[in-house]
Amino acid sequence: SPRQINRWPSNESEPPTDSPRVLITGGLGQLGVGLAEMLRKQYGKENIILSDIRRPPAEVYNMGPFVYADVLDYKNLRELVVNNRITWLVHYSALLSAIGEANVALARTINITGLHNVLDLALENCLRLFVPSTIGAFGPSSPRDPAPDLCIQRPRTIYGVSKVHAELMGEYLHHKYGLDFRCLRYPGVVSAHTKPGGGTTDYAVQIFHDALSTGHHECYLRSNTRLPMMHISDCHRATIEFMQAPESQLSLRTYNIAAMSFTPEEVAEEIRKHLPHLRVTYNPDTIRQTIADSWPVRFDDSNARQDWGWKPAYGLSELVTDMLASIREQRT
Ligand code: AKB
Repeated sequence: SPRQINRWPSNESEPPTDSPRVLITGGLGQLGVGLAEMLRKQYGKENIILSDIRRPPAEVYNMGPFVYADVLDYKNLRELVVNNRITWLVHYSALLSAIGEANVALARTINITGLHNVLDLALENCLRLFVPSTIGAFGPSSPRDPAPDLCIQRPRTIYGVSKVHAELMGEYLHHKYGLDFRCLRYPGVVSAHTKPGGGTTDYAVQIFHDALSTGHHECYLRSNTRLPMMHISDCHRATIEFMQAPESQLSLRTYNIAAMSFTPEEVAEEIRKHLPHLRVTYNPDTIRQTIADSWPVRFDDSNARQDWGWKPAYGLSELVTDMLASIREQRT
């Protein structure tokens, strides 16, 4: 059972949302630094604390508070939450799909034991807790085109299993103890400044770097493998808007969010409008191709649109234009 459960005082209907103090775990992955940057613009630099078990590059230290946090060390997490008066927790610490299959025991520990720690911590300290889920929470028996919010979920990766577990645990604790649990199922996220690590959708970032460096990308998926994808700034905006949404607007605690779906062939064709000489060869690897074939090709995000107003800003052509411009700028 949870370590300790504290309910938010009944004379206050919700924790204050106008001035949150936010802790982000796994902050040095693909998403943490950008989310912290966007949150800091709204809520002030000192109120957003980024954390990880790795030492960050100097520019991350200069951007705002950074602390060491190990999601497997409950005492360390509790100390951070208490000492820093944290009210929102964004739990980004996880091993992704492909790397999880190569390290099942580690993925189980980080993605499941780590999650249990943050759930307990959130209950004990009345935190609003955000845990990302993913297209990877679906499997071959799920409806794939489109996948709705509520349907059969029998993923075949440890990553997917851990994310379904997170969705169910969070929702259970919400219904039983009132935990303010919020979860978005992210598509593959495409970003210029940060690289994903160990995912099945990583090619959709690498292809831009290859297009601008060697002009050749070798893709580990088949040319016609369609997956849901999203520009990183849409992903950050969705996360923040969802965290800010009043409880009364949420008919679910776990929502799909979508922006676009494309195949390697289609994104390559769009890049060729800017770089006509891009050459792509296909050399599917069994693990990642099998994973991709079991995931939805499209997400139905109509509930997110209806309940809290989700709307993406980037389609495929905007994403390609922005990625090429941002990577070019980085290279100069
Ligand atoms: C992965 O490919 O594992 C992730 C995801 C879709 O959750 N990017």
